[in-house]
Amino acid sequence: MSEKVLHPVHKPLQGSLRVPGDKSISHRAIIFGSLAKGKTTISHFLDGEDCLRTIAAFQAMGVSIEQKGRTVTIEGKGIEELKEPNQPIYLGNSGTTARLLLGILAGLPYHFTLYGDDSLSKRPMDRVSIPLTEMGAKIDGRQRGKLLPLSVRGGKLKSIVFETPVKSAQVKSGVLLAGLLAEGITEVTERTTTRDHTENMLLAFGGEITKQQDKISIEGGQQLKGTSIEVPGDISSAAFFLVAAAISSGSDLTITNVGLNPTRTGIIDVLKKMGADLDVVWSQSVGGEAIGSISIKSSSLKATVIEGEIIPRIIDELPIVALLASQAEGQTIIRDAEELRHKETDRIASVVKTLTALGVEIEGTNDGMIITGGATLKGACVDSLGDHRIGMMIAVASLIANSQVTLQNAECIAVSYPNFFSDLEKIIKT
Ligand code: SPQ
Repeated sequence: MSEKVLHPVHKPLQGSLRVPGDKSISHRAIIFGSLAKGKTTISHFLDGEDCLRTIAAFQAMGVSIEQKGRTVTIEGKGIEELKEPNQPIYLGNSGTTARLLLGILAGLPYHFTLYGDDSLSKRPMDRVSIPLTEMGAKIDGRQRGKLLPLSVRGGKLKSIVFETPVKSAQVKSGVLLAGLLAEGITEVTERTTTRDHTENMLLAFGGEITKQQDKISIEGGQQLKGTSIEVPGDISSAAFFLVAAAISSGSDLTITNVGLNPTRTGIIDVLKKMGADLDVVWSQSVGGEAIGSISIKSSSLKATVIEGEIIPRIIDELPIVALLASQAEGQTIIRDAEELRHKETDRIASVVKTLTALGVEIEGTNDGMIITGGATLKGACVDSLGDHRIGMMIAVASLIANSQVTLQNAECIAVSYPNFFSDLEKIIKT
């Protein structure tokens, strides 16, 4: 367990920064590159621990993947050439690896065992294993197949018509990937739109997928072709610096080459609604993913209500938004975010616990939080609880605290942002 002593900075954040590649897109680039035939090259890949788990999973199935820092080369041979691994597959902390991989393993004529770390072993897998079982896979594990470790006996799948019971891109993607390996056309309906990187990337690899209103259809048996993918910067990582700049007076910061996929930009909408001085420039679209830059200056902020359709577009940013709200005027309410309880930690409980320790008046509700603004943050010894997004939130809070913050379990930040602290140092005005 690594402990980090964080001294208050009380300085503006300035300059420009390119954050590491998007985690969701990096995972999917490895997955589709491994299913496709031909060479795939990935640049600006996120070399965080979660995405390295996805690489290791496909290497265990015989795929040739070479990773040198942020560049990855895959020599894909197609789905038929994937092999049965001779060891259990370790998924670490990565929910995305678990749920998306399950979709593929379900359609392969082999046996697999999957396991993860303590946090992942508590997260529900039945949201994916139930529809996959309906398609023909045999999946079992603790609590009747709800929890890891899981054993998967894959094979011939039949298509299904499925409506996602939870607002989850991982559930949608797991079923769509199984649909790619199934016979016939699989239809997935989602009542609230979630991130659509799986759909975009399938098209980039030469596949076909259609969307009509909230129904997505995919035909099984498609052949995918290797391609080049440039991963945009991760807006979920950028969010920590955007909030840091918004609450550190005198700041003027630009995040360049960042992903601006509309299914992910809830943080921009909320910052604007709260009165942040923010400017977004859309520059291009690569592989169906919008990219651009976001500039932000510190300003006074006002409370808001965050609820409904925006929630999946901001779900991973809600911990840092809670900190933002503590520096606004008035009471901010977050609702409809019960999915927060199923992340690396129960993020309602862990945000309430850590921000309370730092001097914030905050209350957890069944599906969200109520945060009172105008807090003076105080020094404390606080634990990330092994959750990378909680760890980074604590680090941002320390910038404006009135005394030293000790962050316990700081190493988990490497799950999504290995160079977080050195990037933060680059933008603190000296
Ligand atoms: O991969 P993991 O551990 O689930 O990561 C998280 C995160 O904070 O980085 C969630 F804990 O992001 C998920 C996100 O919350 C990544 C993701 C994806 O790539 O499809 C989708 C979201 O999860 P879900 O359950 O809503 O589908």
